[in-house]
This record gives sequence, C-alpha cells and structure tokens, in this order.
Amino acid sequence: MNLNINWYPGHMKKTSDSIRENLKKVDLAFELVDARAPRATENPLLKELLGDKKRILIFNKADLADPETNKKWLAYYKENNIPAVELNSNTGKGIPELMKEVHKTMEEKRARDVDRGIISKQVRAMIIGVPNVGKSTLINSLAKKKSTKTGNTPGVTRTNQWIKVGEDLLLLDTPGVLWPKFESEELALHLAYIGSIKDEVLPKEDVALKLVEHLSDHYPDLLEKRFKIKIQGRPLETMEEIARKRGAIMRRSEIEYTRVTDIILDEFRKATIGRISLEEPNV
Ligand SMILES: Nc1nc2c(ncn2[C@@H]2O[C@H](COP(=O)(O)OP(=O)(O)O)[C@@H](O)[C@H]2O)c(=O)[nH]1
Ligand SMILES: [Mg+2]
Repeated sequence: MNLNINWYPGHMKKTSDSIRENLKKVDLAFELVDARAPRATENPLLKELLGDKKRILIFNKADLADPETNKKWLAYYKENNIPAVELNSNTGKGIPELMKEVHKTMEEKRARDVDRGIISKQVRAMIIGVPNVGKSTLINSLAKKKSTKTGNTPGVTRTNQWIKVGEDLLLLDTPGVLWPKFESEELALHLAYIGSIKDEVLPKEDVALKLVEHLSDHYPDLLEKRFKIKIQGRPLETMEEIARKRGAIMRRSEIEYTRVTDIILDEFRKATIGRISLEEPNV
C-alpha cells in the first residue's frame, strides 16, 4: 500500500509548543489511548514533552475492545508501573477509578505540599491524545460530574478555563492534540481502522480490505456471524461476499466497493461486528 507520509499538518511544532506551554500549568497529564490500538495511539513524543510531570494513561473506549485483551493490557501496564485506568468516556464508567488513581499518583506531591505548609492544594490536570481517542468526550463527562467552570478563580486567566471536578481536581478545558504515529504500515492501518487518521489519508477501499484480512485472521467467528458469511477464499472474496449479503451490488451484479467499504469500516468502528482489539502487549 502506498503510504502518503506527507499527509500530516505542518503545524507539528506549533502543536508541541502549545502543549508544552499548557503542561507548565498542570501537575498531571491524562494521556488517552484507544483500547483497540493502544500502541498506534500512544504519543511517541509525549515522554519528552512531559519531563517530570506525572502521567496517567487512560485506556479509553474499553467498551469497544476485546475484554480479554483489555485485561492483558492493564496487567502489562501494572507490571511496568504505568498508572493506567480503563474507561468508557461516553458513559463515564471508570471515572471513580480514575479519581482514585489521581489521588494515588499525587500523594507524594500532597505530602510535600503539607510539609511546606500548603494546604488543600488542588491537582491540575490536562488531557492529551491523538485525534478521535475521546478527549472532548472525557472532558464533557468529567465536567458533568458535579462540577463548575472556574474561569474566574483568582490567578486563573480567561484564556485557560479550568473545570472543577469534585473537590480537588482542576481540569484544563482544552486538550492537547498530538499527531498520530505513522511509523509502519501496520500502525497506520490501525489508526485508519479506528478513524484516528482521516479516511482520505490512506486509500479507503484498501484499508477496508486489510481490515477484512485482519478480522479473518483474528476474529473469523465475529465476521462470519455479523455478515452471515462463510470465510473461504481470500480477503477480497470475503469482502465481495459481504457486499452481496448487504446488497452493495450495482446493475449487472458488479460489486459496489465504495459502499461495502463504508459498511465494513462503519460496523467495525461502532463495534457492531463485535468487541475487537487490534493489538496485544508484547510479553
Ligand atoms: N464507545 C465509545 N465511544 C467513545 C468513547 N469516548 C469517545 N467516544 C466516541 O469517539 C468519538 C470521538 O470522540 P471525541 O471526544 O470527539 O475525540 P477527540 O478527537 O479525542 O476529542 C465520538 O464519536 C465519541 O462519542 C468511549 O469511551 N467509548
Ligand atoms: Mg476533540
């Protein structure tokens, strides 16, 4: 497949500068990754940007990923001492656990503050992640949670709005958007499947075909069940079989590839094919 590596915006430096600026204002960063592709959606440059700021990894969209694989990832993060929390930002499932993790992660700082005579110090945090991992959704979910906007808090300027979450968390209302990794065809495809890079970046029909191949290898039962097909031939034949089942057929029984492409990508993204993970931790 032809990877168009010139796709990404020329404002990479501007983006990292603005994240760097915002990071100065916080104690803690929430890095969102997509549970279906945590490797492809993690930010290669974040470590460097973070310096000695604390990070909590948010394993978002866990509801769309394979529960067995979710467990493996969480165990992997635990083994590697990476504070991580499974989350569904749409429903808010996992937010109490996230708040617990915030407190655990910030305990040291709090103890230090107490020693210095600083009391009831609020924790300031910001959300960072590549496009489409759920940053805005999480901000909204946290904002709804018994919170108020605190733009007029003394010392807080209008340009950065802080959202008060519970008693002691202040969340920056603007997330840091980092560009996704594009280092291999495999990772680029994962980003395309989950919709973290625009459909124009990679040839969409090829992406859908690759996804059919991936699902045929890793989740054949889900694919067969969803589309009421039997996987027999090569991925292209499977894709054509799906098209026939769904009536993505033109006159003279030609396959309508654009339509079947949309069906496959859409049903994967909504997890109507099933809860699917694209990556497992290296063990
Ligand atoms: N199923 C599911 N969908 C989510 C979750 N978080 C976000 N979404 C959806 O993912 C899409 C992108 O979310 P958005 O917050 O705009 O991502 P952003 O680009 O990182 O700000 C939206 O359609 C959300 O409804 C989640 O935890 N589970
Ligand atoms: Mg957003």
